[in-house]
Amino acid sequence: MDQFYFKKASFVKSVADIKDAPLDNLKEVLFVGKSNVGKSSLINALTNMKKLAFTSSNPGHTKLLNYFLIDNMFYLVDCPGYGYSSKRDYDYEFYGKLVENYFKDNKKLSLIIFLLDSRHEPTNDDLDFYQFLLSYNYHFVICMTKCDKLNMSMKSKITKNLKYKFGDAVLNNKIFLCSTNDKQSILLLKNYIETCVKEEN
Ligand SMILES: Nc1nc2c(ncn2[C@@H]2O[C@H](COP(=O)(O)OP(=O)(O)OP(=O)(O)O)[C@@H](O)[C@H]2O)c(=O)[nH]1
Ligand SMILES: [Mg+2]
Repeated sequence: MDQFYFKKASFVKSVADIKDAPLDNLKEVLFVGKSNVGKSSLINALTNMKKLAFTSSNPGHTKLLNYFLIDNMFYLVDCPGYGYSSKRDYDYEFYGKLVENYFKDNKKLSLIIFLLDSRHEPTNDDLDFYQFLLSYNYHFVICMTKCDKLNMSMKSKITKNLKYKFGDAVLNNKIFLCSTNDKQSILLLKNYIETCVKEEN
């Protein structure tokens, strides 16, 4: 049963600026996507820990870059979400700077998991973020989240819809259909992450 998840996981630190990131040279896997898409939940699913990363049904929960050490080998990095429209406590400028600085010449960044909510059409923010990703040369994959909420017919249209919205080039990226309660989908993503990180070491 353990093969389904990363064996060992621990929270290391939260940072508001990349200059405070861990100083070692371990590789990093970044989870990005709009608020509430399921980034923190996916990290918990991959580690089989319910409360490693804090989750919430309210968007805008994760506010800083959170580093989780996996199997003493690499980090999963949980990013705050974009596209959270409550003006009260969402700081666009802060988010923009945090992410841009993270992406700038990041030698440790091994893989980006770009999450999209499978239940909804991609938002303009999703499309903008995809363009932002393309403007860099980092390796990224797409992870459709909350697939447990889809029926078979909706599932079968995912690739076609992605192609329609993001353009043909999106199919150059690997696409994962995930649900936190579907162990097989978590295993596929876990194995992929492991392979990428090991290849780079
Ligand atoms: N049905 C279903 N719900 C999910 C799944 N993954 C996450 N959720 C729910 O989606 C909500 C948001 O999850 P989070 O993991 O906190 O989302 P996040 O992307 O980290 O959000 P922010 O930190 O606010 O950017 C929570 O209520 C989760 O329980 C899934 O696979 N299936
Ligand atoms: Mg979160």
